[in-house]
Amino acid sequence: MKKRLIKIVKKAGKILKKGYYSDKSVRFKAKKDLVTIYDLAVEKYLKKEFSKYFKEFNIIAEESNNNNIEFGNSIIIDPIDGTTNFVNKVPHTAISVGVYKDKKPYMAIVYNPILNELYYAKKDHGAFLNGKRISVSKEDDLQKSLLATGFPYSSGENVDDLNDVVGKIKNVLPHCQDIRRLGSASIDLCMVAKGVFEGYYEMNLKAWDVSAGILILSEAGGKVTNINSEEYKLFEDKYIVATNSYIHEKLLNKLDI
Ligand code: LIP
Repeated sequence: MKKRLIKIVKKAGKILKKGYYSDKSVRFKAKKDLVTIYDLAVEKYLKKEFSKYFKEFNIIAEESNNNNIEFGNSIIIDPIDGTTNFVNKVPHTAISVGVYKDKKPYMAIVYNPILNELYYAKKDHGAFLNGKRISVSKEDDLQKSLLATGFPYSSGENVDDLNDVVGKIKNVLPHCQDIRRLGSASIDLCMVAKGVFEGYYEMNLKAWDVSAGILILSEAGGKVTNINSEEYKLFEDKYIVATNSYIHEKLLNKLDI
């Protein structure tokens, strides 16, 4: 499966890359939530190829109607994670593909064709960037840790979410090295996996934003939970907290406001 999966995702990356360097019109799904013809084109291509070669899986994808699809043996697709970056030519944008067997992560790819970075992981087989093994940083001091976060689209309308984002930053920022906001959850998780960031947290993410990144990070030695330090559940949990494992409890303490 690995070879075929990588081949298909790389080919889809050509569609993303062409779009990145083209003029594009944007449709607003919500006040802050964008979609372009390239999100749709990448998704259409991936769905066509996956349903041809991986018939034992159903497909859950960001731009599709997933109402009647039951999560189980599933391939979860974000055709362009970091669409706002994609539209504005910020090079942190990726195709994210998480393969699940019986709701458990099995294989994952996050591919950024702009920077030519392909992250891959398989359950119990490690995590890799362009074929080289990656692992989390060993930093255990929160004060020396570089963190990342994201701002949910809901912060444009939902005052509680906005206050929660600001409150958490107020509590965390003085106690870490700094906080980044790259704009692509799948890449944020991979940046923790390769030891650039020590930790990452965000609210209101969708399963396709993180389905691949959580396996890549776990295989690189990291830890992923919800805000209560319990196993993070796709489709269910509001907050994701993902770290190198060494700072996990310290970060959770600061996020508890
Ligand atoms: C986006 C994320 C981003 C997050 C947004 C959104 P999209 O995904 O990756 O980091 O802050 O809320 O979910 O919509 O570009 O696929």
